[in-house]
Amino acid sequence: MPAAPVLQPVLKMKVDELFLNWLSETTTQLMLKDYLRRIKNGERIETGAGDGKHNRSLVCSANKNNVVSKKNMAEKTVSPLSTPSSPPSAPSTALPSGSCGSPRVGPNGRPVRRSIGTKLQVQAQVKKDEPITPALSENIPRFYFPRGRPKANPNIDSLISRIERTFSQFPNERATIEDMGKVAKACECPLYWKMPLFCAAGGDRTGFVSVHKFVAMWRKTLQTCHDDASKFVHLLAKPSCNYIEQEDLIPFLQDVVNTHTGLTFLREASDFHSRYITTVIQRIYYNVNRSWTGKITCSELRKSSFLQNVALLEDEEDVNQLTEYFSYEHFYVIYCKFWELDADHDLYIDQKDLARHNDHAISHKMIERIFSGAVTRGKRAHKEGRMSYADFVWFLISEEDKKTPTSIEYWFRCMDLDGDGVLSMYELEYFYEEQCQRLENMAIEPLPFEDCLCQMLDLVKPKTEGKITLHDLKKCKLSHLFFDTFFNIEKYLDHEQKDPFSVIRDGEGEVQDVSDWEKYAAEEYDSLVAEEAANEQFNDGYEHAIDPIDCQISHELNLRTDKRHFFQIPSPHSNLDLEEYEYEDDFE
Ligand SMILES: [Ca+2]
Ligand SMILES: [Ca+2]
Repeated sequence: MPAAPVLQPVLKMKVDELFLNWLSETTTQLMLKDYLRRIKNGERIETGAGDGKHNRSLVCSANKNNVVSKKNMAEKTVSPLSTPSSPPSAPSTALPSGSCGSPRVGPNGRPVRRSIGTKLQVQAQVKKDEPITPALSENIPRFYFPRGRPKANPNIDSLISRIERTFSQFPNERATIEDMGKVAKACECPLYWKMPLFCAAGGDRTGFVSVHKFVAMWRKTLQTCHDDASKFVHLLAKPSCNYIEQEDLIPFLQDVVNTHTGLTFLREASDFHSRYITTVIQRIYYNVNRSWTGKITCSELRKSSFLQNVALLEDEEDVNQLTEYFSYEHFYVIYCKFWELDADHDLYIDQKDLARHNDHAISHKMIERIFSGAVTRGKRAHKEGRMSYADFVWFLISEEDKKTPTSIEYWFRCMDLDGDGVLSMYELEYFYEEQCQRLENMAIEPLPFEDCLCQMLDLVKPKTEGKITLHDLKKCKLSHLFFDTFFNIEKYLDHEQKDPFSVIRDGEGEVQDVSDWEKYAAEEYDSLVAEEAANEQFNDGYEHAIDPIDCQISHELNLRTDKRHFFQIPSPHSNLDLEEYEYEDDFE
């Protein structure tokens, strides 16, 4: 995926994170403490590592005059640090006259303020005004906890002995995956952590875990991870990784399919396990991986509702109640929609296939952009013009709910042709041209671009005139109206027919109880089920009445029969020609 400017804020977060990480490391703190001590003693500190031209040296003159107050001493020690490239004694051309390398104490005991020449000196000034309390600087409390804040007094030993007691119930003190539910509960984890716990202790390779291996693994986890998010990432991630990649979730989700009572009917249809799992994985990434990196970190997981949903799986018998990730009905809708477009059922669709979605509602220019690589994973969509089912999950959810942050990012990436992080007037006009053409073909007079632009700018109210940013769109609450105006003719006309005040009320109203996606999925599910029932009746009633020569009807019937089989439990003798489905296809 190209590095679009959309990613900039994330880059900043990463830099901040790295800085904090560095700052909280014991070696860094020791080094800083050592510097501070040496500065106080007036020793020379070499900090010019890697800088061949200037070997920066820090000299403190505090000891030359022992009578200065502690405050002034601090000032003296800090200021040279902030202007490292010019030794205190050297005359500096950057400094206006009246200033010198080391601050002087004025007649009233306050330091003489230097005029401010450069940004660096501004920083020096700021630092100068902050006295350093030695006690505080010597003992900086740790404030960065990437793996959660340690609890005051975790009683690891009593937890471990409870786990050992649980293992003692099993033959040879070995747990199989069937026993892992009990082990997960002994670990005080939600039930469906059982497979990640099993795999992390090597159970996936040997078929069982011994008490020793498990206790060693869990003790290490408890010592290093202090909240659910970091434990979960630790259990699922590959060795020495601090993030979860898509394929890391497969064993966990396969176990949900294998053992959740709400998915009993799916269990027998093993062909569809991977489709359901793919759907759930994509939904997890859609909602949780806000950075679009394909790597879920502890911090992303912590901010999301995913682990709460995993915990809910334990008590909720109906997976369809868990609409964010696990709903089977939502999977059914997404998959049916894909199946309709994927005429040859090879689990890939091309631009022409995707254009047929919602009766060609989406403009050709936008369809092209979706295949440009701006929003798809892997190179296939761009290079070979093929979109995988996994990518379709992102497309459909974004298309049917244009109000969520991920969806706004999705369409923003598509509309930002040059990837500069701003939708320019040129880019808006590029998409609007096709809309005008289509309206004219429908004998509807389109609004001139200038008028449309005025409306849209009024709606989005960009911070900088004539430049629409991602932030503007997220803030305006009416992003769906904006996007549909530029590339979805059906929805644009729908919005146009609505009372404009009701639309604005929608945008200003409190948080919706049911998202646009949930509404869409519920309606589509009902109509798909009704369609199935009608087909069934049709098949039953006319089975014998069809003239086998009437190719068209029989062809249609075949299609429908296919579809029906597909979503009911396929019989083992079903002669459906389904290509073997590889996970790799979706996760490359
Ligand atoms: Ca296909
Ligand atoms: Ca742009």
